[in-house]
Amino acid sequence: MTELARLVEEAELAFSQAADSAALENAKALFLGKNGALTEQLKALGKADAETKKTLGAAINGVKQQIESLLANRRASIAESELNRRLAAEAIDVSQDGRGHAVGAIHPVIRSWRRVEELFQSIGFDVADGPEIETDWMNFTALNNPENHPARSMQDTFYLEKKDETGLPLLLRTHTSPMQVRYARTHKPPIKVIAPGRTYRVDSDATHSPMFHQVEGLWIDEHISFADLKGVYTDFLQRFYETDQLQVRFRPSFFPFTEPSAEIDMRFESGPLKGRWLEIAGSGQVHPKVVRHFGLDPERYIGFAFGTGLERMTMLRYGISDLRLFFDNDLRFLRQFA
Ligand code: 2U9
Repeated sequence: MTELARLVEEAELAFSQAADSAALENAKALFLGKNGALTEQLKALGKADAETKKTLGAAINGVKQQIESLLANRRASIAESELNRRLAAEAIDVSQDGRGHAVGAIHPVIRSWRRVEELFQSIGFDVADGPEIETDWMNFTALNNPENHPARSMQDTFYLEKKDETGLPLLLRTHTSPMQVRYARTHKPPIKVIAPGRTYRVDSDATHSPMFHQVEGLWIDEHISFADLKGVYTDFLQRFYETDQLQVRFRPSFFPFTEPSAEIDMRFESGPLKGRWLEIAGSGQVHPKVVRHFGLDPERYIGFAFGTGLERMTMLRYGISDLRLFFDNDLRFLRQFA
């Protein structure tokens, strides 16, 4: 076999042993590269006589073409197997079952929130919504909180650096009452509204969270009495806890925004909490000064207000013992309400 014919065989072997395109390009250099075997042959041709140049030159060119065609074939087959390898590695089985949709659920406190709204709407109460960042006037002054009241201190209330137009710092509302002040100042009596929402206080333990939910109610008209409050609230509690076997009592108390004021206690006649008086809300006749802040004449308009914590309402409904469970985001707890 001539040297040239051997070169073709060597190239064929080297190309077939190249496993990928990088190895193939290295193998190509051995034959067709600047210092490759074929190039060396062409260089040697320069010294040959005219006749040899003609025949050998044609032979070298023939071999070069053969090697180039071997190279092109091998390139194509490597490209094909590389593509097949990628397709296999990135294969998607479109016939495979989906992972399924995880169905979300309503948080137990929000479930209570919606339930309270439905129950009060069914007896003609409107639902008010308003800002969580409030002015000192809306959150405290309008509600007859004295200038030096401890609730106004930095220890109890989250203040913002930003100030309102009177120069007092804005704050995170400590109750939903300012929403009712806003509502009462923009609506004509009869005013019949509940204000559910997030509220904030500097407080954190098993029964207090820095963010908690309140629902407050307000009914202002010309002849509203404590009897109306007792009727509305007893009916609400019995419907919320789904039992007629629930007693309600009022205990004298004090709040700056109501006078007289009362704590509302309830007692179940059956179930795990049977027979114990449980504090559930605060209430009272709206203070004349607060009625005046609505822009109304307290000699003509009178009414009641109540307020309760949605977390507490929910804990008593489901028998939950620690408030922090609501905020831990532990699915083992939350799934029970899904
Ligand atoms: C206006 C006027 C009066 C709402 C009221 C209470 C009594 C009360 C607490 C219960 C537990 C808040 O969630 S809690 O910490 N609330 O005791 N709230 S009367 O009185 C109002 C509200 C708005 C304009």
